[in-house]
Amino acid sequence: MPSKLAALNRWVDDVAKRTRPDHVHWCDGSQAEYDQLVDAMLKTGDLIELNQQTHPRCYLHRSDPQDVARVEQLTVICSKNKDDAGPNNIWMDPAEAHAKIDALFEGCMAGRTLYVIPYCMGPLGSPLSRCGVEITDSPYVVANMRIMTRMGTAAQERIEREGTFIKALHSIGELDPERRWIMHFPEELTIKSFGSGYGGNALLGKKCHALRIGSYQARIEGWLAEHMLIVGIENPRHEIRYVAAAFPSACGKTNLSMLIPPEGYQRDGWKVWTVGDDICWMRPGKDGRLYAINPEAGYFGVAPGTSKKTNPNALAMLQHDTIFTNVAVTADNQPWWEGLDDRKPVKDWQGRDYDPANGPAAHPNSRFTVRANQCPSWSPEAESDQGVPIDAIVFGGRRGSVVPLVFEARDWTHGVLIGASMASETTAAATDVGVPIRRDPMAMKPFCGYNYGDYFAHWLSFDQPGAKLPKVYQVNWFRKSSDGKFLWPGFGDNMRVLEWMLKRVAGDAGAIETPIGNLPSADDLNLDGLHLSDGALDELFRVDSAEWRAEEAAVGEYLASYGSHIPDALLAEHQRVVAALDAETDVSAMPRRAAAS
Ligand code: O2Y
Ligand code: MN
Repeated sequence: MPSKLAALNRWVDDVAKRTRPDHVHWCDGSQAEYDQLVDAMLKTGDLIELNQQTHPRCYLHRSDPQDVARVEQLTVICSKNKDDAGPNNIWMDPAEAHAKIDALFEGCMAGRTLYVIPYCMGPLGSPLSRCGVEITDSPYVVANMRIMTRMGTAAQERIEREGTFIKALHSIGELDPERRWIMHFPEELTIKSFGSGYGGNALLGKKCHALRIGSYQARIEGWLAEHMLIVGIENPRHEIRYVAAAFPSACGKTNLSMLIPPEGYQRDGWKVWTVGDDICWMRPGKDGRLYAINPEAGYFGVAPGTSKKTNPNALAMLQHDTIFTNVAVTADNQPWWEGLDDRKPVKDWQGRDYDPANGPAAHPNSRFTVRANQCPSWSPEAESDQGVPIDAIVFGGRRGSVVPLVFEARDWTHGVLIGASMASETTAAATDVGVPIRRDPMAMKPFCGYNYGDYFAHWLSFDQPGAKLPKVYQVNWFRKSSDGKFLWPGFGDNMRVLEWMLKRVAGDAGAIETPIGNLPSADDLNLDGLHLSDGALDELFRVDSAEWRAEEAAVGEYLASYGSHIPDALLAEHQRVVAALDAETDVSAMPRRAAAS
């Protein structure tokens, strides 16, 4: 229904004049509306029914084969000043960008329906939530937005009360990679996306709003919009402490967010609660702690590799009411992907008869879209208006060498340096020799909507008198032995590392101080029931000062590439770590002193 907010109606009218749709539909977010969209898409072939006995209300969407992932090279930040976008972004002058993309939108919805999707990122009543309106000509986007966000009448009412919203304009255009742009205008709180119907390019509440525009808004308003999962860890005394964790892709983020503790832990009463799998908005509360919400209401997770062994919770939630994109299908029409089980698919992600010569059956970036509360570990706190208090922030990456299993920052400033130094291998190679490393501070490289130097300064600014900030950790589940084998089992056993962190928060666990941060000793970690290979523990925690001097030299060069935007306090902290490493002359004998808790 057209809005009580004149500015919203005016924007919809202006867009309709430019794009010339046959119909305009204001989405109310109801089940009936969703069902009608699904029926229509089944008729057009946009959706394909999967086996309704085994997977009730599950459907398959096959995207254009040239439209299967986010496109970083076509994703631009259009701030007035180039310097405000920073070297971490591709910048385009706003006037030039509008002209370029508006020309593409001209008449692009002829013969189509223009859908108006009012949505709220975060619980509808939360002061931490922010709203937007996506206009799209893709019914697939509408269906996905209904799963991923709080969408429809209630969101529209909040927008009308607040009088403000992010303008997110999308058209699939002709799905032509040559006529494709994902543009952000932070100062205008506007997103324009053309030519892709896939994931982060098209579901504009996710990466475009909740991270790129969100990070810009967060800086102005004094909060943090982060690429982090949120989990609650319940101990045997039924106390739940919350952890936020940032990982680049291919580091097991979804699995960690839905972790099932090892058997011994389960027997003792430990449990993991999933608040969010991808994005976290955090703001200091009156008590000085950081409170976090998951702005999303669903998961757009990567399917390959998801199995009963790697993520039983995810597998359970995908049995019904799920939209699959670009997966393969079995002979009895069930969704299938590499790593799921031993069955053989009959059709690949493009609908061709499966032939291994054509590559994987499911596209490596094939996805599921599913409502968050379908996950068995879903936390009802995900609906909390005030959010959950965060006790620990974790930065992770995939590093075959150098980086130990876990270490703790000395303080907040050191924690920000650790986040700013994050790097990950770009390929899952058997050995780490010559594997390219991509610097990905706070796992925000593709998502920070402004200059990384200013972003680090914003992070540092939370260290105020009275602040009770989380402890900060770096983890690396991927360290390898000299013969290329992973040293740490990962998955459920990562619980052991989380337990140590939370015991540190409570002042109940020891640590050893080194120049790079505080590490657990073997006695500080619960290793009961874990069978590591000989020497694995020593290697997992080995801190080689020569390797770390080289690492910090690379970090120094990286920080310098942000020029005058890098805060002096961060450079000073980096110098402190470098000096501490330089003071170590004996590579094999890094000092291991007891650290304060
Ligand atoms: O390729 C896409 O559009 C999906 S990217 C994505 C989806 C869900 C969660 N995270 C990501 C990511 O790239 O970080
Ligand atoms: Mn992500």
